[in-house]
Amino acid sequence: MLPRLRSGTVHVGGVSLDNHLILAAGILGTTGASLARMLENGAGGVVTKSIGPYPCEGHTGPCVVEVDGGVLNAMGLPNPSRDFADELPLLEGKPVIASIYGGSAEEFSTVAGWFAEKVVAVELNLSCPHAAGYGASLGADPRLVGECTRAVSSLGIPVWVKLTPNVTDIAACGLAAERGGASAIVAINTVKAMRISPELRRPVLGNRFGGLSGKAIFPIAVRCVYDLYEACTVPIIGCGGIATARDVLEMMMAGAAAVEIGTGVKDNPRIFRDIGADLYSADGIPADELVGCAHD
Ligand code: RRO
Repeated sequence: MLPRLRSGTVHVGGVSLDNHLILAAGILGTTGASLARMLENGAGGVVTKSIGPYPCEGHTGPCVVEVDGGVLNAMGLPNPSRDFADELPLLEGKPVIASIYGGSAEEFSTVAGWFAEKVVAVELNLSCPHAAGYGASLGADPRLVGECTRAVSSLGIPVWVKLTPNVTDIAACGLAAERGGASAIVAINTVKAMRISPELRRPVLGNRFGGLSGKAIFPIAVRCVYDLYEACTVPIIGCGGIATARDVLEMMMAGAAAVEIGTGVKDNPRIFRDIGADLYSADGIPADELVGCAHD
């Protein structure tokens, strides 16, 4: 029989959450109203769509395509930049984490400064697989991961660093984030991927390649969390293909102290309530007893 967890406030990465289940960046994260709705529907915390130093319209479509076991996207970081702050008053006092991106440590610091007082933490997007000069372009290099993390953590706010699986040594990136002052590491962002239409004889996505999310990447995410837990001491937040309470427990056993859920919301908007109902019980065990237990 699978264990049940004790319910109650969760402290992770410098933040207090209502439970272990967090809305991942990019899903329903562009308006304050949609983020508030996810909190009302059982999310323990929510991460915004990634916000950058300049407004961006995103890549030319098609930007999203369903594939076996998941979703392939190349949205291209669409966001209103600093104007996103207008969405936040609705969420005052709520566990909201701002996902931010920049092309340098200085840009990360500037964008973090806009939101520092308005959110409980920032999550550095060092991992989007299809954004030239942003995301994984920086996040695949541990030196730049360290620089960007240090620039933001020096502002004195909790910093979560979201890593890319598209590297040979994710632990090196995790250690760089930790040395830069990260409060938590989030693993993983989407896996670089593409599909080609045999009828059209051309790539399906407007950007040609993009990032794969959903159930298909769950084993990759588990392996990345496992590798990070072996190397790092800061809490790890597991992300990638989680759709059931069983997936949450597996992620925790690999080393995750909490999880983020993104693509699962598309198939089931009630996913936070449904997983919570299966995961928690009044006589459940503390999550600490499970986190990393697969390493023993
Ligand atoms: O906007 C996107 O295309 C996007 C982002 Br910012 C990200 O971090 N990961 C992803 O798969 N898509």
